[in-house]
Amino acid sequence: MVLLAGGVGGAKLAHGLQTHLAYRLTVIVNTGDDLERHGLLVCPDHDTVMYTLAGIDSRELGWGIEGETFAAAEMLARYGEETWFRLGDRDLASHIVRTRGLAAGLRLTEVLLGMQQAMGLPVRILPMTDDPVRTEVRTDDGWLDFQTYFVRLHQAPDVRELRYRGIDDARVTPEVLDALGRAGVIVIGPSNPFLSIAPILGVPGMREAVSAARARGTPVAAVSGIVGGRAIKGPADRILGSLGHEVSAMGVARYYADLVDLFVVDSVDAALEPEIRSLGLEVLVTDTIMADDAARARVAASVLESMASR
Ligand code: FO1
Repeated sequence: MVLLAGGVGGAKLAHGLQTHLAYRLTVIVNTGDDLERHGLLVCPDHDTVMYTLAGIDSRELGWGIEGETFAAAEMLARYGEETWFRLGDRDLASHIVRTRGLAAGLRLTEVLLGMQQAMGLPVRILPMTDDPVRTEVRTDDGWLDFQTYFVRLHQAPDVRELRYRGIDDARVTPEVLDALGRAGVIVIGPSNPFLSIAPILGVPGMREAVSAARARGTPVAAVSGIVGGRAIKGPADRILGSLGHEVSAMGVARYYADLVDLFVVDSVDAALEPEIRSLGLEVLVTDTIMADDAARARVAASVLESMASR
């Protein structure tokens, strides 16, 4: 199975799927949130998925490592470094190893796979591309890089437009093409369609590779991250609205309609089933809230069952 994922929501479903699939799961992650801090490359969506699959993720923060300390950040602040994007002491080790691997000439994919093996993961987490892509959002005060919007400004400004700087020159990696070519099932996780999934699908060749797999009979599903008109976490509902989409699971279904066979909605949105079917999609109505590990495994199982029976 191949899961397309961004941050928190995608990481939880990846964790649930890992309990059923282990090495048969490959995750393709968004790299548009990546940024350089203190001379180091930080890959938030990759690291959130990796820490979650390794079972060391910070449940209360939704990012970073459990039991994290910030002694280095305090010292960095004393040197006058910007520390509004808080890097924990354990988290820094990931950025140091990653930056050193890239400086040694390895591709981002190779560096990340090495880190995952060190974490003992059976699952492979592939960056959507090895080339730099940076998500930017246009607000009423102009264009902002992603983490300035997301962290420094706490997602306060309304998003009027999105762009993914560098994406036109980015290439899908051979590992991603191989994974999509061999996939029995492809799932788009309950991540933010615009901030996490759109950059992945926007890498030249990615959408075509997913469509080609689908044409060969590989079922493609998407899980709604909008439940009852609200995002479980993050600004997806507000961005759906500010970009002119319907702020509901229906709005997300329309966004994915031409790419997927099956759309998964939470029981709260069961009444939308006929309308979603009218888009030509099959619908799975189930409890999609992944509040704990058992729920993550249960949501993953219901998605797997619904796709196996197609
Ligand atoms: N999110 C915050 O709200 N504040 C932070 O200081 C912060 C630091 C951080 C460090 C490493 C990392 O991998 C993620 C971090 N995040 C932080 C979350 C990050 O902005 C999001 O995980 C993604 O970019 C959105 O999915």
